[in-house]
Amino acid sequence: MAEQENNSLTFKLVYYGPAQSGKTTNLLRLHDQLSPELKGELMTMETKDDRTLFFDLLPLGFRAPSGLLIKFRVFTVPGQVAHDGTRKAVLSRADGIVFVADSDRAQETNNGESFQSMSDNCHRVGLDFANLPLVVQFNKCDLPNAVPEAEIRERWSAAPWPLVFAVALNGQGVEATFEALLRAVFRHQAERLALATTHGLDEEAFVAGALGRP
Ligand SMILES: Nc1nc2c(ncn2[C@@H]2O[C@H](COP(=O)(O)OP(=O)(O)OP(=O)(O)O)[C@@H](O)[C@H]2O)c(=O)[nH]1
Ligand SMILES: [Mg+2]
Repeated sequence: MAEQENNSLTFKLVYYGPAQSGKTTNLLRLHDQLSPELKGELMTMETKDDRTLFFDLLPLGFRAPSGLLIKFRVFTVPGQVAHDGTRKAVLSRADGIVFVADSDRAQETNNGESFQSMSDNCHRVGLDFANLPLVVQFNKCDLPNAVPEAEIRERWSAAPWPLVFAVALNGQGVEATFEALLRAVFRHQAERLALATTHGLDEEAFVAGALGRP
């Protein structure tokens, strides 16, 4: 649940997924594409050969009409199997998750294992996975052997989460994914936090503020 202190509210958002599916690339593009009131540098913590060893963090924020400062801390986990302890630590207290799957047909098993580990780790850190805001992004749609969108949609038709198809490498689908997550997070917590009633923030204003849209 969003952390509240003084006159600010912080949402923790996490990009999870198998190794090299494009989580860090999503954050790099978000950093380029978004222009909210507050935008920090993208911190990439410890990398080796471009692979995340610890996590990446992008801080974003804006002020609500009431004066409340709304902050986002957007993290990626390291996808390599060895770093499960770090993934758990990064997931802890998350308000929402983007699962970044790799559309490459050869990555189907890795996607499945990573999705399972995400749900297991959520339970381990005390997150209610069934009710947690989640968006599933199929990245790398540009690959010649990518599983076609129609096939993925059919396979996921019973799942309750929004699906977004992306080519993070060129920015396609990156903002749409983040927007879908913001909407899910807003719907999940707005009432409890009195965002509309006390702070003058409806869903559209929340999304516009976070993305930096006029
Ligand atoms: N073809 C293609 N390559 C991509 C795309 N997005 C990312 N990549 C490439 O995939 C590789 C891995 O991307 P990263 O963003 O570092 O992946 P990651 O999920 O952060 O990887 P870990 O930190 O190891 O978990 C890089 O070479 C990216 O340039 C995409 O949409 N299409
Ligand atoms: Mg990474």
